[in-house]
Amino acid sequence: GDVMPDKLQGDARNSALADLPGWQEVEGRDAITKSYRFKSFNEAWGFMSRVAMAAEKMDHHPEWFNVYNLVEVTLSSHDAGGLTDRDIKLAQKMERFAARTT
Ligand code: HBI
Repeated sequence: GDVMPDKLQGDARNSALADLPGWQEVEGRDAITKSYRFKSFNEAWGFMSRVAMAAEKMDHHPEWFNVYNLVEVTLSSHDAGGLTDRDIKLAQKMERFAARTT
């Protein structure tokens, strides 16, 4: 199987998080989370569609909840048991998609 990714710790973890606006660490879990609010369900769903395609391409998927224009996202690497750079990469893609919602 593929190499087990290393969990992000220390300075690498802190600087990765510092560059992700609005993302928080999850209480009691090695994961990060963010809530996105869009102008409409349509925009929220468009965001989720783009993320879904990127996630499939990366073989790294979010845990998320959607109601109307709200999308709550949690990222962690299940096979590594915590935060890895795959989560950071996916969060960075989400930031780009959310910024270009039109
Ligand atoms: N997504 N977030 C996340 N974490 C995983 O461990 C993971 C995944 N998507 C697909 C996936 N693992 C599979 O490739 C492995 O379970 C085989």
